[in-house]
Amino acid sequence: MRIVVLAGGIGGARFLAGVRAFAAAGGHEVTAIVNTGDDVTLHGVRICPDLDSVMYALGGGADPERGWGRAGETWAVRDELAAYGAEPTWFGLGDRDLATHLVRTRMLAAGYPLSAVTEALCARWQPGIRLLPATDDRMETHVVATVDGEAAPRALHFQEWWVRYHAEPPAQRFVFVDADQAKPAAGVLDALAAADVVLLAPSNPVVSIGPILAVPGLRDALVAGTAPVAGIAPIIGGAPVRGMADKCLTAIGVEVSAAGVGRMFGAAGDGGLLSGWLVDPVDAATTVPGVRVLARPLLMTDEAETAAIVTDAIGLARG
Ligand code: GDP
Ligand code: FO1
Ligand code: CA
Repeated sequence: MRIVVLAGGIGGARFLAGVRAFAAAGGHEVTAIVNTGDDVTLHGVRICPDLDSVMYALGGGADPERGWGRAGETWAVRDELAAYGAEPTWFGLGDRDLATHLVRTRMLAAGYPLSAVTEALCARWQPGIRLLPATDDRMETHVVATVDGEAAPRALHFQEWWVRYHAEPPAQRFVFVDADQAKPAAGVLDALAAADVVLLAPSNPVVSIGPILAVPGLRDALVAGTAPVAGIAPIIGGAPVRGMADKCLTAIGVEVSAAGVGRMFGAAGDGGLLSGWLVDPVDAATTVPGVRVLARPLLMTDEAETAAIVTDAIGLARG
């Protein structure tokens, strides 16, 4: 079976570890299409947080507490940059992590697309699945918000809103800058066309899955494709398991609930994406019109439990 997963960073990485375990047991092939809306250029280097979170986690190099960046990290470069007053000082690039950005930036400058750069980085990390950026084109999530008592709202990069301001200034809207000119990355449409099943990881639906679906042609390929889609709710009991997805959902007027997110993705028979939607037992009353809803525990406590979630998701998708 060919399994395609749409994923963000930390939640995406945990889920993909379970998908990889499921696939290994059954001889299946996995492709992850990863969000690039978080990507940013700082201190002259190109940073792809979600791709790196997934690559490091699946490659055994991630910091397990933070979820992003490298295990055993040191911060000499960050501290030296701060000593020069080199902005931004609110975003910390670790010394080990920096090597990844240097290699990536050099390859991009030499003309390699991000998909080829990612493949080259993965030659070291051996994540055991195929990692594809959603797009090879530059497309960045910005947030319209009023910050620090400023008189009027303005657009700031997602990282500044998320990391510097902890998603506290209420977002008025999210803008996927240059999404209209982006194309699915090399391999993305082929992977979707060949898929037997597509899974939406329990990633942030607004700023991790949202930008992937905003790449022109990608959502259409899912809607028009033959592979059934199942999603895993990132919201349990009306709150995100981790992170600030509630603030993102509120900003776009979607109820912070498993039902709200399921309805946002919509039913496959009705112009939406989903054939199946997994919710936690605390949300067992959830209904999404036109979608098969299954309640089962959704905490990704370890790889085996996550693989069991994947088994149920694929079973539900395929009916
Ligand atoms: P990010 O890109 O690093 O912010 O990570 P993702 O977007 O991939 O995933 C973040 C989302 O994962 C959050 O909204 C969490 O609610 C969700 N999440 C984290 N752990 C779990 C879990 O164990 N179960 C479920 N269902 N969702 C989770
Ligand atoms: N998150 C933070 O909260 N503070 C940081 O200084 C920070 C640095 C950083 C560097 C590289 C990287 O790949 C990720 C980094 N993150 C940091 C995490 C990341 O920016 C966000 O959690 C995600 O983009 C949200 O998905
Ligand atoms: Ca993300």
